[in-house]
Amino acid sequence: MKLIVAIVQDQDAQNVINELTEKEYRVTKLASTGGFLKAGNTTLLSGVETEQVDEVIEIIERNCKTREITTSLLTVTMPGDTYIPYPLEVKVGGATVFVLDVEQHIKI
Ligand code: 2BA
Repeated sequence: MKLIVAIVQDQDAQNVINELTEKEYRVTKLASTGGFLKAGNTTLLSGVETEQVDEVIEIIERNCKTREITTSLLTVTMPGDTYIPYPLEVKVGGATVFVLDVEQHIKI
């Protein structure tokens, strides 16, 4: 068995969850925050059989879009300690996916 951990953008999360649940995969949604942008994103956990991993990754791929985000994360320091926001463009997504081996899966 494998645990798929997928970090997706909030806008894409519901479509991924809908398609996974339609196809009878189990999924857990966690609210998360990216370390770089410090903006909300969604982490999905799905425990699946090894042979189902490829289909789950396809579902994630189909529903997650890459987006260009402009942020003013960087600042330029001017004389007199004035901070001027410096726009920075980053591409986010489609999704960051980790596939982990599951040692035990217990339901109590
Ligand atoms: P954030 O950390 O907020 O990163 C958002 C986007 O900013 C990243 O998109 C990437 O394009 C850019 N970025 C991140 N760190 C950077 C850096 N040090 N320098 C320049 N640009 C940087 P994605 O790569 O699509 O990542 C989206 C979100 O997925 C991340 O949000 C983070 O929450 C998660 N993530 C990505 N890679 C990860 C990893 N190796 N481990 C854990 N979480 C990860």
